[in-house]
Amino acid sequence: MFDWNRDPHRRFNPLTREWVLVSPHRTERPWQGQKEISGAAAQPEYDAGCYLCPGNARAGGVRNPRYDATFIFDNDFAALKPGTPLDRFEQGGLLVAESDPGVCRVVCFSPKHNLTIANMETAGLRKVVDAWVEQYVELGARSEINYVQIFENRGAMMGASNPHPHCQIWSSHAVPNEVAKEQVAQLAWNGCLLCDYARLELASHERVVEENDGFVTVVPFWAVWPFETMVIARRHVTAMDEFDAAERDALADILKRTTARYDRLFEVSFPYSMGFHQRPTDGEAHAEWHFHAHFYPPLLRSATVRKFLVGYEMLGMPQRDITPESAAERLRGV
Ligand code: H2U
Ligand code: ZN
Repeated sequence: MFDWNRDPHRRFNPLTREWVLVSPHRTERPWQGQKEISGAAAQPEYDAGCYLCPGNARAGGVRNPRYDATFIFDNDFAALKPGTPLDRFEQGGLLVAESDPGVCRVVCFSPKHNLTIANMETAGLRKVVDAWVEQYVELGARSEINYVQIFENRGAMMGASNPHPHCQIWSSHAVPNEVAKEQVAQLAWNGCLLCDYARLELASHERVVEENDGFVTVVPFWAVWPFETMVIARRHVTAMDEFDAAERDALADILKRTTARYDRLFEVSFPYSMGFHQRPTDGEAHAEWHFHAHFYPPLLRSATVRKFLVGYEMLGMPQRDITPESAAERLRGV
């Protein structure tokens, strides 16, 4: 048997059915490449130049209301548009295109410009969870929408355009690639893939980072990003519209706990892309789906050295340097 703390090996992701190469001690190599600037300046509670702060004008000229909790608006630069006619193009089986009607929205978590999930009050975060559920139900009920993707880009390193606490919702006719892969794998599994996986992780606790009554956060066995985590519902819920009140509170709590650990790891406001994966809204029951969130943070060994997915990873397969087990241990330790 190989030693997975020392020997290069590959691990299988049963959700996407893709492999990741694990090269445990490669972080010891010298780094003379790009360093990020860490410790963005402290933000004020209100920024007159922010297009998301209450009362301010957005890029399109519309003025935000003086909101006091969450605030939701249609993205002024939407990637998907409602009313796009449904059509398909195909030539020789090689040139294939489909139109994709959809709706894009922005959700501000709080009127306060300088908050993050990690430092918001749980009561405020609960309102954000309620907004997510309402949006999932409302957009999902539209006949042209088959998937509602809720996601947050946090930090300039992950391409967030603004530090104001917010997320995006892209809802579409097509089921996007990552979701489609997970759909195939969950459908093919005998029983529920993520119920079985959560049970394995809770039995060993080796990769568990946080848990509460509703959810568990783990560094998945097959994680690609150095400190990647997955937040898995304990109960078999296919989507957030099945949460009871306690589970909505528990989701707010686990997201706060998980991001607070991230912030403490390198003592910076930790960048990441985060989003929820759940039942497509095509009207089917989708009992195979199990609600979960993915956190994909780019930082590798310090606040200024990020991981790039380039070279072998673009041409061959993704690779990671530290083991998921040691990443979980470090996140548990802060
Ligand atoms: P990101 O920080 O994840 O880029 O999200 C901000 C979104 O806000 C982005 O999709 C939209 C951008 O299109 N936006 C508006 O809708 N109105 C604006 O005035 C500026 C930005
Ligand atoms: Zn703001």
